[in-house]
Amino acid sequence: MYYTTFFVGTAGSGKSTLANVYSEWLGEQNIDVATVNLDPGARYIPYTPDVDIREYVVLEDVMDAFNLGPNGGLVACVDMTVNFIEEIKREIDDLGATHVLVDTPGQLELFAFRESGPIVTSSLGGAQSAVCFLMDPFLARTPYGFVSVMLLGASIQYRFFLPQLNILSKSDILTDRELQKIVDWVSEPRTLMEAIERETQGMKREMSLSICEALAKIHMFDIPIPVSSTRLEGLDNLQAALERIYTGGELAK
Ligand SMILES: Nc1nc2c(ncn2[C@@H]2O[C@H](COP(=O)(O)OP(=O)(O)OP(=O)(O)O)[C@@H](O)[C@H]2O)c(=O)[nH]1
Ligand SMILES: [Mg+2]
Repeated sequence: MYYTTFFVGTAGSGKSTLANVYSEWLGEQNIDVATVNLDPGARYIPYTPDVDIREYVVLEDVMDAFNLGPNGGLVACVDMTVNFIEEIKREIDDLGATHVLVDTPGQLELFAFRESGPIVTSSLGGAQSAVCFLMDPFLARTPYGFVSVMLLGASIQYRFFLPQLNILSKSDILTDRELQKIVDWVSEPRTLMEAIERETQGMKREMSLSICEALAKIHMFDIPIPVSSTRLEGLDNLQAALERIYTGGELAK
């Protein structure tokens, strides 16, 4: 019996680094943790995954076999993952870990918006699963960017319908003031709407405000967990939030 955590986010948002750092963090507490790489196109991964999709599907081979470019090749690889899902699951089962961390493909849309994504999450989900949605700090620091990233988060929630944590990745890049502003926006969405009214105009403003209202209505404004993999900050909060989901059996919103 194990708990599965899926790290999901836009390209370069810090998924692999966090999977690495968090698995070490859990390991130091004598928690039996296993890592799974589901990115068939990954060139470099900052850890040695216990289970690796690249053992089953090799991007270059798929590109050659089907005369595909890198993007078409990746799409085919991600779809092909489903063919090996039972073997991958057996490998995970055999490891006997209590916590399984799953690093997902660099291109978020390949994992989230192909049919294979939800099949993979339901197949590899253990006793309880959670999605960690990594928010890019560069996007999240402006009101308009923050609304965009929350909309993407809502879209991920809508695709997977799993308990989801919003992670403010690479929080070391943000100043204390920027971090506080984001916390204020989610705690009191009215302040976000006021910021949008100040900083955007016309159609963009109208659309941002309507999206904000919709996000508030579906309870997307949870305070994101700031995490810095480079400074090892926020990992304790991440662990506590995940344990609440695992032991409390928190349902998808
Ligand atoms: N400052 C800072 N940089 C980070 C942090 N985490 C990751 N990075 C850097 O961000 C870049 C991307 O990190 P990855 O972990 O490869 O991101 P990813 O989401 O796995 O990337 P893809 O799989 O290619 O989409 C690397 O240069 C990391 O060193 C962090 O907490 N702080
Ligand atoms: Mg990665």
